[in-house]
Amino acid sequence: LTAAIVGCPFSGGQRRTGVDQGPIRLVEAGLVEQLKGLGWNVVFDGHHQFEEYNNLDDAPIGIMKNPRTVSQVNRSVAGVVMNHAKNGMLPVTLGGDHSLAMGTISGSLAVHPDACVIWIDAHADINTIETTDSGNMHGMPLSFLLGIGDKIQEFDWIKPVLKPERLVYIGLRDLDAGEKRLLREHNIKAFSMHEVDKYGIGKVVEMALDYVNPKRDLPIHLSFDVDALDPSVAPSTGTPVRGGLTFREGHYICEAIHETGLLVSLDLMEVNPSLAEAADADKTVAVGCSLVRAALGETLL
Ligand code: DIR
Ligand code: MN
Ligand code: MN
Ligand code: MN
Repeated sequence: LTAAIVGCPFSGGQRRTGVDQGPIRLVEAGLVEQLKGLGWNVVFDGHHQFEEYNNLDDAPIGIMKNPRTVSQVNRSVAGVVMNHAKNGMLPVTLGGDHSLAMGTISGSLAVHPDACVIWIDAHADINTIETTDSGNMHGMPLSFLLGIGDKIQEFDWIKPVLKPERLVYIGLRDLDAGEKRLLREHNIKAFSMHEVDKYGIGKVVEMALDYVNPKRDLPIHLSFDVDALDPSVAPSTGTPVRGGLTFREGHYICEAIHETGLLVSLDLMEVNPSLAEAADADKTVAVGCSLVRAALGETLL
């Protein structure tokens, strides 16, 4: 079994600098060795630099910020993830901001067209050019992947590879009004923190899998935004929201998905080590590594 680490030091999908340091810090913390320690072969040939997209002439489209840069970086990420998946490896993409899921999911669903997506986040990241209030594209990747909203020529390369019934959320608690409407209109299944409180995380993961993967035979792309965790657990992230997943709830999700044996692609996004005291940054990096280990088979016993 081989995991391919795709380091993506990219921050153009939101406004706070430092999230580009996330993948660098996760690797410096020893993630590669940790995964080898679990028995994985690990391929990591350095972080992607995206140099050719650094100086694009990139005026807003509507209020979307850095649209051409976000598009081109993701097009390149899609190719990298697709090639790793084609070669039978498990792509582990380290963000960077969550706009990168445009690339990772395009890449993994190109190889596994019937895969489902399990999206762990405080936010729904489904804004369209019409609904976005911030213009930050990390709040928008799912609308492109679902083919929702006005078509934008600069993003023509993104195919609507994701069907609404193949997407499920866990951890939501901070949605824009337009996003709530989109979830309702497209009948998208979501387990917010309310459901986590009501049923417990074990039942929620089971219900999420029953919905999106009833026969437990479809490949799984897991996209984990570290801000799904409570800010007391993962403080160093760009848009923390109180009332999040505990340390164990976050790990349980990863462990349970590993247990299915169906994971084909993993994202760990939005670690921003510059946004807190050094000790909090270390703590967030450490929890990021430990979520990836859990998804790749680390057990408690
Ligand atoms: C908000 C926040 N819904 C937006 N989204 C964030 O900007 O579209 N996503 N923070 O991670
Ligand atoms: Mn988020
Ligand atoms: Mn987001
Ligand atoms: Mn997100």
